[in-house]
Amino acid sequence: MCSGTVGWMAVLQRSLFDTGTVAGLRPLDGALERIPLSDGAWLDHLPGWVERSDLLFEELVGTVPWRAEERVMYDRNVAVPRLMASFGDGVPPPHPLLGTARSELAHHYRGVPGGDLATIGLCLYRDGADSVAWHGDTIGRGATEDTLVAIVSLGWHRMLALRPRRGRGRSLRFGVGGGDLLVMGGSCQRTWEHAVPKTGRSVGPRVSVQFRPNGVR
Ligand SMILES: O=C(O)CCC(=O)C(=O)O
Repeated sequence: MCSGTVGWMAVLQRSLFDTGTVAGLRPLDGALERIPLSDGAWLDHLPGWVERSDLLFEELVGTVPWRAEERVMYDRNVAVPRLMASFGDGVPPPHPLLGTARSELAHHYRGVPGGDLATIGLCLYRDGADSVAWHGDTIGRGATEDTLVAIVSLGWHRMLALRPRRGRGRSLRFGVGGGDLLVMGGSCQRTWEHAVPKTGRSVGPRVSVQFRPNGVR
């Protein structure tokens, strides 16, 4: 995954506050910025939620059993352009901090529709050619009811874009990486779509950690 003479780990930017020797989480209460969207959707945003996210990132890249998937497209099997791993409800997460993150999020969002976060999905975008196309997580309750999907981004920053399904309202772009938290809530999965587009910029790997209620994909 290294390119050029400078290894990608060396160029991962760390926050000025990241002085610890273990990864940790900043408090959520009072720190999240709520961004209302159209049609009852909303986002909560907290850049740099994970402290020393570089350590968590390195460990996940090196230890998660990443799997490559294929999809049928126009009668052909094509490689899904990212690697994935899933940890269902009751399955130990691949790092204890992800279990803590899930508990903190579920506590913070208790009583919010879809706030009973249970599953952990991970994606590894190896470089700028890896991506995910426009979609909403409309399998499970996301099809008909409000739900939460919380995403923690580690490693290099990539653009996470959102647009309204019905072409109304503004589109948004977030550069996410380095421990940032973005929570999609309300009707976001059925009234908005999100994507991580390919980029021609020279970027290193990004890990996306998604927390969802049971059944939502
Ligand atoms: O990379 C991301 O953070 C988005 C992942 C995503 O949308 C998905 O896996 O459904």
